[in-house]
Amino acid sequence: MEECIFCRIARGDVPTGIVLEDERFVAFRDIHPKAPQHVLVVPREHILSLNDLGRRPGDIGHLLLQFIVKVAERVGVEESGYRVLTNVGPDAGQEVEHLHFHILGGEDLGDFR
Ligand code: DGP
Repeated sequence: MEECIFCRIARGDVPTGIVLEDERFVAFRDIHPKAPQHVLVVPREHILSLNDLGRRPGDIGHLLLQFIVKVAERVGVEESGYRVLTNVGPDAGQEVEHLHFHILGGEDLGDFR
């Protein structure tokens, strides 16, 4: 079976526009940007979705939120505003089964559906 694409990106095996990284998380540019700034944040560990994350003990969730704010600062949207979303499962259209948060910004994003 082919290995998860986000695991490969997180390991540095696939050249990708890396925005920020630390020992636990990697942020890189979405291949199909839906806003002037569209960055994906993934854990290096293969976690399937928010369901999987939420069922784990420990502080990874808080560290993840702190990392997301650092990414917003890095791409310059922390004051202008940004949207963070994660798709979970088929009804949400989750394409890649490796937890990822979209960070969107750089323009008026309009209403949320
Ligand atoms: P989602 O529907 O939430 O699972 O979104 C998956 C996102 O991942 C989608 O916006 C496109 C992006 N994506 C998929 N494959 C790659 C890839 O190989 N490289 C990058 N940079 N982004 C990818």
